[in-house]
Amino acid sequence: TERIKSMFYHAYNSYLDNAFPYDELRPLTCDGQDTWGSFSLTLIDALDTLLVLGNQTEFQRVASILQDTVDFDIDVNASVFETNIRVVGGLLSAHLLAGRAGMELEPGWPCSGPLLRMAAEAARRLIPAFQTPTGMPYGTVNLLHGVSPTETPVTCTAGVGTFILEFATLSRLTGDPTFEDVARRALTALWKTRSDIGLVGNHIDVLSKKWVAQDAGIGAGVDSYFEYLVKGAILLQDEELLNMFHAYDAAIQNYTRFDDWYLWVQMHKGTVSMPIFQSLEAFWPGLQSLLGNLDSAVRTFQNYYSVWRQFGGLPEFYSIPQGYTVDKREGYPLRPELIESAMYLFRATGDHTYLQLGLDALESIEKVSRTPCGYASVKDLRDHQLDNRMESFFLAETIKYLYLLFDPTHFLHGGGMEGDGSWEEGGEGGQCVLGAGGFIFNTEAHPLDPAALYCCSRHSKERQELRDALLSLSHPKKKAGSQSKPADERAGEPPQSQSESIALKPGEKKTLPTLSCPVQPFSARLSVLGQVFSDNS
Ligand code: DMJ
Repeated sequence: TERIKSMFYHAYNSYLDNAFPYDELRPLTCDGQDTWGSFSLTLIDALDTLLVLGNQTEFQRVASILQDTVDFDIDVNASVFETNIRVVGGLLSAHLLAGRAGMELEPGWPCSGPLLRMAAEAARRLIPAFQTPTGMPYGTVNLLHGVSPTETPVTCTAGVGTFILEFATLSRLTGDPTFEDVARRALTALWKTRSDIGLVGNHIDVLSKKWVAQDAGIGAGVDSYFEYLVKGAILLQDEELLNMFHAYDAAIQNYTRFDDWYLWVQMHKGTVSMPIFQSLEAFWPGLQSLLGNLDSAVRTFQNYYSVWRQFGGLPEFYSIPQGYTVDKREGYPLRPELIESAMYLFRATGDHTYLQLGLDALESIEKVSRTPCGYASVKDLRDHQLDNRMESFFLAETIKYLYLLFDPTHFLHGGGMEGDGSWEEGGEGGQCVLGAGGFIFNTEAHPLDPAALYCCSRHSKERQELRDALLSLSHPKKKAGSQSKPADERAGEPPQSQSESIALKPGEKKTLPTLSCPVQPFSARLSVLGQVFSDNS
């Protein structure tokens, strides 16, 4: 783990010295550039990794720099997907980890706080993208002006279905249902577009619901849609999402799986369109192990690891029949997916093969990618040419998963293995017991705490019940929460919707009821090796 820490700081310090406040470090020219927006993306994405590595003081320093400097009120066309997973996800995790990081917490945390408000602000700027007839979002939005009238309506599948983790977290922490509602509407619309044989394609027109690219597979353009159905089911204890995944999985296993590889097929006919493996697909064994499908996960991982050994990294595309890279897709931009799967599989099996992959990854990244001021993407794994880019996911994901692979008792693994002082309490009067059910990583490796969601929405519900009870006492004949009164008469009454009940406005003092959250039963329900809904609840 010490070597991994020193890799992190080599890249991180170099970003701060040479690239901040730009989004990314350029590791060959030792300067910075904006890539996905203009929000110091690498710093937001790397923030929770600082705490993962145990650096509370730097976490605190950076959290306050970001609060002072990052502005989302900017005339920038941003990817709705990337802004969500990296910026909203990064800020949400930082908010949820702020207690462990020793930050001063405002009353009401984790149901309120400055980083949560920043995450909500970033997400609010994405909402105009969802205002389509189908509810499926555009891929790009201008953070200041909304969707450009000339914007293409074609969005990739992952760009439609990768919001529920962050948006439901926002809704359940703040009490504003808007975020979760738009994410669910997009998921429902996407689900209805699947083909007769149960598959989805790669790109869809969000206005007409026509599939524009009809390749079905588990990699680029689709990957995190499936990931979010599974992780959304776990985080939200939502069986409907899990059922959707199982239906897709049946079709995926039937039509795309050959010898534990996953190919690309035509979504209506099931005929093979591309017999290739993509490096983005390497998250799949990890997802399978989360569902308890260990045998299959292990075999698929072995296939992918053999490709890693052949090239010292995973090429973006690998032709399965030819056993070689695909033209123009020979690069390895320091992606995390195989390491992520190794982390889950090591935890599930204890097999040292997965630590060996970790060591291989560490050695080859050091050997091939290290430059005097960072780590560079590999342009071509055949001759080790480099690109002048270090994507923010290198510090957010690749390093984090590598570290967690070699630290099996880390608090982020949950399971009560971390020893003393493992649980912290939050909320006024200590009503939330956090970290009790492990963490769910978003697709950018930002951990989310199911217990916080549960606790904040429970507070919200309990306060609503209390209000309803008080209301019915003071107006015994009127039904509490009734909408029958004219709006002007309702003014001044306590808020009636969940959305008004939790979100604190800056400076507002929060009063909580004397009700408390019990310790979460999530650990019993969460699946590492078994069923997600084991207790039928
Ligand atoms: C990351 O931004 C996320 O993991 C995303 O789901 C896929 N692409 C990169 C990492 O490869």
